[in-house]
Amino acid sequence: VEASIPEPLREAWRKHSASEFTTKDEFEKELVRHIETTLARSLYNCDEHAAYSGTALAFRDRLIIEWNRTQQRQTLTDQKRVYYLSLEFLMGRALDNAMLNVGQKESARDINGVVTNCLTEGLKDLGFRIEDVISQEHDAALGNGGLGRLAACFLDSMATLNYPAWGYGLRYRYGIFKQEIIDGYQVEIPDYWLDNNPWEFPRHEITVDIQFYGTVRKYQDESGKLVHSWEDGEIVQAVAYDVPIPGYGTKTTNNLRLWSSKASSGEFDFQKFNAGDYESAVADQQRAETISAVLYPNDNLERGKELRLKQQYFWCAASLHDIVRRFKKSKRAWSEFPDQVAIQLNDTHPTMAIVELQRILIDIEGLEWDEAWNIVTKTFGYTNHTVLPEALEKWSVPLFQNLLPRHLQIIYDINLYFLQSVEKKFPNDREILSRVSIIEESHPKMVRMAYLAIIGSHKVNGVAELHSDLLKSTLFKDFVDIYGPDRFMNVTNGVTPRRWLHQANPELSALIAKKLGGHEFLTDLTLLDKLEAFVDDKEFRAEWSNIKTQNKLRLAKFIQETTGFKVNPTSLFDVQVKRIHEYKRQQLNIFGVIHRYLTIKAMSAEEKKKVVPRVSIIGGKAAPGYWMAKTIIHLINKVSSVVNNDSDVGDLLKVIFIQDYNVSKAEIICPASDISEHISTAGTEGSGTSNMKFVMNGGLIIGTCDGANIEITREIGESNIFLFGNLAEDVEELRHGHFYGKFELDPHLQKVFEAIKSGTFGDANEFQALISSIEEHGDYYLVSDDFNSYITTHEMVDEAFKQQDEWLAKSITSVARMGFFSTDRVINEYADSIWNVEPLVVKD
Ligand code: 475
Repeated sequence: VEASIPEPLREAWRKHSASEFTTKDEFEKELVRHIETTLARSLYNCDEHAAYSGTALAFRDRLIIEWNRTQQRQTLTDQKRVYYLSLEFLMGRALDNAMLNVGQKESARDINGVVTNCLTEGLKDLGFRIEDVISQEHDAALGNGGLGRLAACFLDSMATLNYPAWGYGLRYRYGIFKQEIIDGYQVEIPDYWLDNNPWEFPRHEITVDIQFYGTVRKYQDESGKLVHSWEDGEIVQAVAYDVPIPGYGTKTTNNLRLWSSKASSGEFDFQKFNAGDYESAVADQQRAETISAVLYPNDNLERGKELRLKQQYFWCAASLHDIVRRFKKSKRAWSEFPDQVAIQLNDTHPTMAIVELQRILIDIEGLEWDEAWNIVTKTFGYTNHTVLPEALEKWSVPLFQNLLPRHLQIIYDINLYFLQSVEKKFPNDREILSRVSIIEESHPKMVRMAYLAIIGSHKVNGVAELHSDLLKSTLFKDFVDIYGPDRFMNVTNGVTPRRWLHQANPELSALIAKKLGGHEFLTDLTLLDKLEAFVDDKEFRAEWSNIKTQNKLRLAKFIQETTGFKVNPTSLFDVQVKRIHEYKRQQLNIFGVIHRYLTIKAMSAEEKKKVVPRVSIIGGKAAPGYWMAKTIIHLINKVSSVVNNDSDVGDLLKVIFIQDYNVSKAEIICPASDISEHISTAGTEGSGTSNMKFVMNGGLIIGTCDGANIEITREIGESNIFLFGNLAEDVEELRHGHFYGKFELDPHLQKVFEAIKSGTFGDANEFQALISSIEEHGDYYLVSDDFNSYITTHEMVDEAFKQQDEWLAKSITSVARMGFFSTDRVINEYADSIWNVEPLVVKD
């Protein structure tokens, strides 16, 4: 292809294509040009937001050139690509990340964050501070929590490691809602985020027609072959929007393709319109656009809504069409499809892709069932993120039948062949057939998506060791018996050190770089182990400690600006930020805070002198329909207003609820914690990833033996983490005991409940459900069982914090041992053991 373009032509393009800014003048010129022409603003009406837009535009011009080259390169080499299908990509802000990854934002800042490079200086010349400009950007919040953020970290690592990889998702018009707290209650505000988004490129020429509803007509063609023809119904158009994903310090800029729904411009609507039936024509259009309108705001919960299934199929079908089109251009035989394409399913949300590929191969391309199914299973891998029963996707058969009639037939066939093979293997076991059937024989019948995903994939993985073990021994046990253990594996999660260390904590990153002689650790995180040699270095410790203090000051300032509460930065900052969920046990946290409050209230002045002052910081969103989670938020806010205004307590305890917790707030919060809480009931958290972010930033953690806490402990050492509570292996028996009346409320927790019931935190009725779920309804999450262990472990935290030297040693040692938790390691594991793809490295 390249050779066909004459040299002079190539030379002309090369000469004029944009390159990195080398002087601030170059940058300023571009910035002013974009502000004056693209944005139609001037010196007189250029506010910080316009400065942000101008900077982003100037910058994306550079990004897009590498993006183009990467795509060309990947097309030319035509090697295997990986496609990451995720209904959520929780990206956060792009500008800062893009500047860092492309190396235009020097990391060599001083302690005040002052940078000396062309972007900073250029903006300063025009009257702006780079930090203020960066913070104008609206977070891209196309995700709920862990699952969506993991997908974003994966994109960063895949590009950084030069894998030919695409993300596929939905372009929601509304991301996760914004949270406001009014009178202590969560209020949801729509997150309309798309106006003037400089990071997406609409590809109006790339559209796919997606069919819904209709009927299946069966007939024999001329050759006598049975044909299934899916006819009628309605067509919705998928339009591609591309988001460039720059790798850190590489030439690879990968693509995230997001699909937006649009009414197909078929004659049908047009006829209605011409016939004067405007309303119905408009209604059709709106119905089509509704598909990609809004992200479902549930984390770890599936509710079986038709629109959700529509979203899933719309996105899977558009992505598959795109992937197949790309494959067909290579003119290879279908049997080579799995050598060219690996598709990873981020949870069961994209499971329809399995069925859709099978449909394309048998109904459209005319392959035989077995040949097609062999291709399908070699292509897909499935990642499970949770064992919570309420999060497992099931779709009602009647709903399926109506929306996707042909797909339901294919699912029934997949199930038939599968059950036949099971029967062959276990001829005398009737029970197993109904246990593993894709169709649950309930009323109505349900399609079990996780089973379909297992059957249609060659590898299934969990996200931390305990989680993967639990999958094998409980949820998917029968499938291990059927397929053998090799289909099931573990890939422990990680986070990208670029965003979660370098970008969020530039001072710490700079200090580490100074000690290790460069920033190589950002692409080989195991190099952090060299830090351990400096644990006893006095000067180094002082610098380390000073950085934590600066980060705490920054958070304290943020807290004062957003809540009005003043917190003392020498206090112990105790943080729990994540989605609010009973299994994550923010209720345990706030009950612990109340216990602390009551303890301080009962102290003499002498006793108070020994107390380690503490700031309890809690943040997170509750799903709008999750009433218990909302009650927890309400209690936290009531406790906050009582405790923070109690002069008996003063600085000894402050309680802060951070409103609207999101990625960009996490970047301020993670570097500022002394201790963070990862306290889920053992066996319930898949992995957790913020635990990794906090430790990477020099915070210690208090946690249960759950998810990746276990591997973090193994890496950093038991003496560097505060573990408490019952073990996963004992949970079932404890729950069983509760059910049969074996339950004694922890006496300290009882005191806490008495305080709540007596109205200390306002109307006690408001919190009754929270209390009775423990006292009367079996304490499913073992709050009472773990309470004593929790509060005594917090006392140990206080004591440890008094020994600042030892605390610092723990902090430094932990960071030094966190090399394992980079998503670079994670992606390499997926690439080697699931995808079988190689990086595509380019030399300069
Ligand atoms: C786990 N979201 C974390 C993280 O692996 C884990 C489910 C259904 C519908 C909508 N959203 C979901 C999740 O299940 C989810 O976020 N899971 C999380 O995935 C990454 O670290 O333990 O809870």
